[in-house]
Amino acid sequence: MTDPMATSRCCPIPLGLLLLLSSGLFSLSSAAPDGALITSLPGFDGRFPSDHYGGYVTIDEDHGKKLYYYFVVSEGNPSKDPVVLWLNGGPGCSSFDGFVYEHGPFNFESGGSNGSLPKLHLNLYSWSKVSNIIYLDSPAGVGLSYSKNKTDYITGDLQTASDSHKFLLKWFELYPEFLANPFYISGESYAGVYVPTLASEVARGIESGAKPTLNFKGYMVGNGVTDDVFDGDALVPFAFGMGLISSQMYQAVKTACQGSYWNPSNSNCETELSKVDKVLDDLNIYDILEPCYHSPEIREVTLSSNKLPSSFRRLGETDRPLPVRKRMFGRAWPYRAPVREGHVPTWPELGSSNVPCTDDEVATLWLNDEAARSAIHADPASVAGPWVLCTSKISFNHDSGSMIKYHRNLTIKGYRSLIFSGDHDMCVPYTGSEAWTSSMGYQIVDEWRPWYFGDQVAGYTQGYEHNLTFLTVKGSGHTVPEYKPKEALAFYTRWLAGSSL
Ligand SMILES: *[C@@H]1O[C@H](CO)[C@@H](O)[C@H](O)[C@H]1NC(C)=O
Ligand SMILES: *[C@@H]1O[C@H](CO)[C@@H](O)[C@H](O)[C@H]1NC(C)=O
Ligand SMILES: *[C@@H]1O[C@H](CO)[C@@H](O)[C@H](O)[C@H]1NC(C)=O
Ligand SMILES: CC(=O)N[C@H]1CO[C@H](CO)[C@@H](O)[C@@H]1O
Repeated sequence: MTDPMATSRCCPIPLGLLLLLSSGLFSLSSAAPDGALITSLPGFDGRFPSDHYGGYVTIDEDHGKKLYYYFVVSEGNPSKDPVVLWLNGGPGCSSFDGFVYEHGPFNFESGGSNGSLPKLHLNLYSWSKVSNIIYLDSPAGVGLSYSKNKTDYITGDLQTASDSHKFLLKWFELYPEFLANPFYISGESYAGVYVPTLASEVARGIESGAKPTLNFKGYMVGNGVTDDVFDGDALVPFAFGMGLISSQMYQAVKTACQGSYWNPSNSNCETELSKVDKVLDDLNIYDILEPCYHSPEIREVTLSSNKLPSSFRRLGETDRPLPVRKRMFGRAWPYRAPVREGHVPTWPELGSSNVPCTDDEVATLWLNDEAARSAIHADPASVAGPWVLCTSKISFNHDSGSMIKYHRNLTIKGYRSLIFSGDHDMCVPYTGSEAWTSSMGYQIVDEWRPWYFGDQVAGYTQGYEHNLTFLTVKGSGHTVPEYKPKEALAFYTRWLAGSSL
């Protein structure tokens, strides 16, 4: 129940030590790639609390296939703290979503309605407080990553995992100082597929003697896509548990579908499911507690924030000093359409040219500014293309099936895993993650109980043997660190340290 923030508030730190901690004395040695150090950022006037690096790793010379990373050195103890890779999902979404809106080192304050660049302020709840963190844009074609050979934009789970593994081996060659640190892989949403498939490549690499040898310890998945059946069956019990459908509707749909909703096999079940869809239709799918805006109002929402309804302006307000992001109307992921084997529509293919429900204004302005791109050692738009939050440039095939067999292999091999879930997300509801973790059949070693932030219940957790932990975050939507930054840093810190949640 310790508050990671409390320690720094309550314990006076001797001035000398403070200087040592904050002066970036942990500089990378000669091996750090030339020109990767980020020395200033447009919109940020302060002093970097730790070193930042950015650049490309070429994973296929012939094709000119290059993956972009932004690396934030830990503000704690860089030589001991874990190295964590962060991946956003989509497929097709940039990991700058995590950097800008979730747990990156800065809060981005909008420059206002006239299109000026955002101002950057330090984020007190950055995951770089306790870890060295790599934000990777993957696969090629996503975010700032690209390939000169466009055939690379036809890809899938297995190719992506193999490319990201190649990236990691080369990255650790560039930053050998970090090879001995414990290494973890993390991500959210469709990264529920990226994380276990990459973890499995890494584990096999270690077994087959791939060099350098990564000190891989485990992985973390937030509101992650996992399995057709478990994810597809999750919505109905979620809607009932949250009070969104009546007991009668629940009984009717349960009887008609015989408790199996993911692939309705009779018309009666179809009919009952449509009734459920209908009553959920106007909710915000990413967080059922947040308001939601519908046509025609949605078209009136312009960049000028003072034209927005006041309830909309409060959307996305969190404990971070700045509201991080506003999400507009709810319907993005079709209900009861869990990710199936085969072609996965990218976000833009599902709706408009932008990701529905998502205001990505500050990230879009900043990452398309040539001075900002140059500062973070990204190629200009003329070479790498414009930055978009989620691209439709790639054609993506879900070719790895259910993730459960991956989780089983990885946990049996001794890798630790944390499966966390914002419990008010209806996009990948916690009911699915709770059900599949429980279905592994592992013995419960820490029975369902609240976990705390300060003296408040922050959610619930259940621990299993083989170091598999399931955890909910109370009142959080789809992107947990965005909605609950303090609580997210707390469980992240505790889990990485191996202490009790
Ligand atoms: C945009 O607005 C900001 C603050 O409202 C102001 O400081 C800045 O000068 C304006 N920029 C332009 C280009 O008008
Ligand atoms: C792109 O890659 C494909 C597959 O490796 C290859 O057949 C093709 O020749 C390449 N195209 C170019 C322009 O290099
Ligand atoms: C799991 O491990 C078994 C036995 O080593 C192996 O045959 C299988 O391919 C693995 N599956 C995955 C998805 O890694
Ligand atoms: C670090 C950690 O929690 N290790 C545990 C992993 O799981 C095994 C078996 O369930 C335990 O013996 C370890 O203590």
